[in-house]
Amino acid sequence: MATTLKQSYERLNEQTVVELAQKLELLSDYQNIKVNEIGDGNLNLVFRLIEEDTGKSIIVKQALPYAKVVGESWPLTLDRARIESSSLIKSAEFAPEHVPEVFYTDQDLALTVMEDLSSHVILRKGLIEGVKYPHLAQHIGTFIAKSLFYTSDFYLHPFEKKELVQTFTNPELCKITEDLVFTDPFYDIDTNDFPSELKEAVSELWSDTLLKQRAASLKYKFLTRAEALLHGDLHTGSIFVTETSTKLIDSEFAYYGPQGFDIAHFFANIALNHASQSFHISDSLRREEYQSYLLSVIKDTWETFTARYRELWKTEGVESATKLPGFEEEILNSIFTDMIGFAGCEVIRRTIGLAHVEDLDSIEDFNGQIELKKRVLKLGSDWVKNAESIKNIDEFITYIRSV
Ligand code: SR1
Ligand code: MG
Repeated sequence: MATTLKQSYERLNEQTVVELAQKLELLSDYQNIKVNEIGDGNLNLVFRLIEEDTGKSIIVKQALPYAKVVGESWPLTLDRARIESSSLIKSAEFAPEHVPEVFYTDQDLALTVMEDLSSHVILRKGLIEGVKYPHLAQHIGTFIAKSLFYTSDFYLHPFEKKELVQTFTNPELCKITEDLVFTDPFYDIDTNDFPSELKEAVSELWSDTLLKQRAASLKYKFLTRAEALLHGDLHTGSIFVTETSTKLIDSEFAYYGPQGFDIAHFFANIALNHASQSFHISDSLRREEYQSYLLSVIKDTWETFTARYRELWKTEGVESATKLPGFEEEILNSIFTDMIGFAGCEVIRRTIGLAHVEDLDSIEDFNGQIELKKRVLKLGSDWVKNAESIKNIDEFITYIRSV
């Protein structure tokens, strides 16, 4: 890692980002660097610097003091840059193959310099185009098993675990999730975003007391259960892929939370893509085949996750309770049930909340999009309300197939 460079916060531009790389000696030919601001997310600036002659490149990601998606009227902590780089560095301890390498971090400038993954594509884009990734399920299942287990009380000394809980205390970003995922979509609140054609379906959600109670209970778990270090925003836009490689990025929402949360967000976003394919792939045989692939990703991810988690529990569990018969089963069952409820909240909020998904919103047939969104809302609502009665991953998948 390069030497420290202290200066107070200022927003980088295409010139200052090259000066920064030069001071840090991260590239070699500073006269011939191409710079592009490529950030297409909701919150940050992302610069790609490429040396034209050698093709050598790096990414400089800088947090802005507000949420880019809304503008300066929504101030947002710069500390999220520290959270993101710390989480990438932590993940690299047990799964370096699944995160970009961090070359430099600066908390004052709220930036992280990291490996350029331009050989990869954002998973969401690939899925919308109907591309299959043969190793995706195995990679995500393994990553989640390792990151949950190795940051939990089952593996860490309680002092070390509590120190990590402090390091990853992330109140402002958690508040975004508390509001946008667990609260706002269930009430008539300004941040929600849906066309008038969905108003009747949305009003039904807002008047569903059981649904609101279950969502409140899931929010309470999110608020209080410091079980393991989470990515915190593991939708398909936070995953970079090639045919053989899977990298998790954008972990600024990382914090200690309930173990079922990340896998739920991954599954919910795969389910949304599955639903959208009736419009993206017109050939029915190809569509069915691709949708079966998506369902197999869910099944294989869950099976890989549970197998890897059980293995770690058996071979590396240090907490005495890991030796108790039946306790591992209890933990995995509760991860499963929580996962279903969290996935339900995610599909609802991606349909009517502030932050949507391209999978659904890019559907050109407007009436078709509305009818599909109604079915997706029903799916989310069923998952939130029936989480306890869904017994295994095949039953969970049956719900996705029915949309
Ligand atoms: C203002 S942030 C909106 C959403 O974008 C992030 O990726 C998170 O999913 C957040 O909820
Ligand atoms: Mg993000």
